Amino acid sequence: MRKKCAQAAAGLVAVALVLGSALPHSVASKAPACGRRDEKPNLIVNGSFEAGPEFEGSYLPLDEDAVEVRGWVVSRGQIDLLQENDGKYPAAHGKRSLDLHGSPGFGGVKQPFVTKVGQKYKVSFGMSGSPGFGYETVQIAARAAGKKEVFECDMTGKTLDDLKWETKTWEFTAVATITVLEFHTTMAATANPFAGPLVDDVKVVAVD
Ligand SMILES: [Ca+2]
Repeated sequence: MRKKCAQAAAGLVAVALVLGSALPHSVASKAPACGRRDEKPNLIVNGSFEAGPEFEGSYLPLDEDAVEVRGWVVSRGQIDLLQENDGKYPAAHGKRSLDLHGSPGFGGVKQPFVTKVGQKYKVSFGMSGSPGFGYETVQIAARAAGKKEVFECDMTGKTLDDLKWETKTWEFTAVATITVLEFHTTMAATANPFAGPLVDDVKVVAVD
């Protein structure tokens, strides 16, 4: 296990070198938690978006290229970092999530991680949307390894205090030693730019 941990740590350093200053130093300097041998580690850092700036209220707008949410880069902007506030916007996991529409903006986030060429990986994440903006459905695209998959979430029955998070899954096969996973809105330009699809609890694990 020590060797595996050391390899994972080395991988993070490699990612940091690729990203340059885009990856916070604290991420590069810390090895991921190493669990039991039969547990598959989540390759994503801060997949629940809990580690980030403190703020008051329910949302914090973040522009393209922002790196305040540890491990992630805002790939398109703006987005809003959400936090549960007075019972509104409960997260899928923890207290925070992302609205891929900012204030305003049509946005996305990305994170690189170390992969093995030819290895299959399973992505899972929580998805919901912003109730009260007239949406029947919301859509998110996931991109990795040159592939793209669009996910849709039905807004029926979702309210600000009960977002009814849905778990979505996807698989891709790595084509490089570092893979970048991106989530971004695919809502039409006519959608409300202040509120869109929500994402939380992102995990990537290797598939046997
Ligand atoms: Ca969360």
